[in-house]
Amino acid sequence: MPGKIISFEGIEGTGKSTQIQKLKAFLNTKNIDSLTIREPGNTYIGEQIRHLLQHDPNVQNMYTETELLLFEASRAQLVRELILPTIYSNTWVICDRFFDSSTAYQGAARQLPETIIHQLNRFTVGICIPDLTVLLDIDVDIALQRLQERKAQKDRIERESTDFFKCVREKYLQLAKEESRFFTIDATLPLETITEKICTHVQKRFAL
Ligand code: Z5A
Repeated sequence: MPGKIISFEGIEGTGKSTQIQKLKAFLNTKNIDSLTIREPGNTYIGEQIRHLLQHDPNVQNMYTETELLLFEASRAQLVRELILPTIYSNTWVICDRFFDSSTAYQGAARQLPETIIHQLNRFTVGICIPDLTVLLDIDVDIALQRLQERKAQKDRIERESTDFFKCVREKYLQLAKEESRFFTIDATLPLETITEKICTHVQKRFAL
């Protein structure tokens, strides 16, 4: 594909959004145009789904199956409406979360069958598999502390238990061991060090 796809994964508060902006600026210095997107969201349909999934106060009892299908629906729209046209116009796409989030959150933490999630992920993304996935790994207590300091109000998923986020983290680490597209970084390092490691890796990986 003409443009590359780079996804960022990790539990909440690992610094994904911060590092994505830094990577975009780095790519810019190499004359590479990039589009940053977040999941769920970015399209009209995706943002409506994001509201339902995270913030709508009228959502009292969302079943785990419903949650999974809403994340996948948002992703299906995003891939077709934005990601595919972008990479075919020779622009890179940097994703703040992608289908590995469903494997970790709905699969490992919510305990939905992995085979179903795998099939749904493949169905929604098609050929859009990331060329690189940056996993920002952090101890759950440190991440939750960062979240505490930053946010007065937690959304529906942020209100889950420490054990829930531990499951998510373990699944990410397992995926990173199994799949060569992953690059894992200790997210407790200073922000600038993390940026440097990511940019050096991207430079080498894509021979920039
Ligand atoms: N979800 C799901 O369940 N299934 C799915 O398929 C998908 C998603 C796609 C989306 O959350 C939620 O949906 C998420 C998973 C679920 N729920 N949870 N939990 P979101 O989009 O609202 O937010 P997020 O993606 O989880 O992350 P975030 O809150 O935006 O955090 P972040 O982007 O990783 O971190 P940040 O905003 O860049 O930094 C956080 C703070 O840490 C900030 O104050 C920084 O200044 C600070 N920071 C950053 N780096 C450092 C370092 N290195 N040292 C110290 N402090 C730092």
